Amino acid sequence: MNFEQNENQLMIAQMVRDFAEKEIRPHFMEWDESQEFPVHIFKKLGELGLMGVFIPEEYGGSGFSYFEYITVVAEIAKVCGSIGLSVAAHNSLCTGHIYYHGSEEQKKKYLPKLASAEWIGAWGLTETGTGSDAGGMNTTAVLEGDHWVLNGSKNFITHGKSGDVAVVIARTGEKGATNGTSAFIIEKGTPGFSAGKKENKMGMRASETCELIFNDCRIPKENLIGLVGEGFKQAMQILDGGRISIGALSLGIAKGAYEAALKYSKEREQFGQPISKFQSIAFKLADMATEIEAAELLLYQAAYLKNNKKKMTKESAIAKYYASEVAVRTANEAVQIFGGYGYTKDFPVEKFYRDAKLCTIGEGTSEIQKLVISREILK
Ligand code: COS
Repeated sequence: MNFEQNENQLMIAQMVRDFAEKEIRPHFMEWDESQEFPVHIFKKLGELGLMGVFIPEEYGGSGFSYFEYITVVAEIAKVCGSIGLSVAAHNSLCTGHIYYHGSEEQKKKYLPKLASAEWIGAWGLTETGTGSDAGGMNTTAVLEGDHWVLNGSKNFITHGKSGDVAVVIARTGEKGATNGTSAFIIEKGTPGFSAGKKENKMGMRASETCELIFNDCRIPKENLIGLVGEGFKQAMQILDGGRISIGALSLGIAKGAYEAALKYSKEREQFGQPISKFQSIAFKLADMATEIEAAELLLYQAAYLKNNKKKMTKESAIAKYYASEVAVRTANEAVQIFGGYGYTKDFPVEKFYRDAKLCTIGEGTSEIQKLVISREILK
């Protein structure tokens, strides 16, 4: 395995850094305070080719691999986790689901719009009563003539309100049966499809999280993705890839917090010297640096397997589990290094700390990752 970033990654990293400094850094606290989802930023990211990173050029995407995708998400998250999360959800969940499982017709219809960010994508699996137990969902889809009729709701959905199109998994068969669910494409404005409550969150506040409601929502028969009964397995495969992007999000947050703490520790003086000279601080930085590098290597391993179309259920779960816990530990130590100032909103580390926590929960909690990993190694 090559440990050097490829030319595309170096170019993308610089482009994202320039964009983030100009367009995101000056505003992210404002968006965080008001929970504003800055749609215009995603339109600009679409112009840069970052909303369809691994979608082939024939469908309007950038045609990059998962290596470049990790770079995009991590570099954005170094500045703002919320924007990183929305980019990740748009790319790997909604857009990725249509790309990996959609028909040629569906790909041609939706991918160019999603990759350019003309449309923002949402993805609905979770429900109020079924988070970790995703297969137990209650939202139903029933075939009536040429239409599927959906009833129920999905919650904690990224871009639930602002999304122009959603991929939704609903029950089409028996509860508990592996083949009891199917995946559908639903466009905003479809009668019976609406957004519900927007969540007021601890972190990731500029990434919109909403409920989706289906009330006798009729969608054309051809909006089914793949075959009837494939919904759960498709969703699990999408999450295998999605977990790499949450790992990348975690990596970016950890790096952002670490770099801020490193800089501060060299500037802040106590007892007549920079606090970085104290072993208690220097060792914290050493632990942070070690864990960040380990997280990055795990992510590249998972991305390598994904790029080579190899099964990576275990590796993506390991990378996501480890990187997200590292993000929380690193952000926690960064706040500690900043001391009282770290607890204020004048410095970015309190936001890294709040944003990091989502990474151990979203797209499968750390406990679910351990379940997935242990099942794989005990098979
Ligand atoms: N890829 C392909 N197929 C998979 C798969 C994967 N990664 N994981 C599971 N499957 C298949 C299994 O092989 C099984 O198929 P068969 O019945 O044909 O053997 C089927 O799916 C059911 O799998 P399993 O029995 O493992 O399902 P469980 O109900 O026990 O659930 C977990 C498995 C807990 C891993 C799953 O529900 C999960 O990931 N939950 C967390 C959901 C989540 O991350 N939500 C966050 C969404 S935020 S965007």
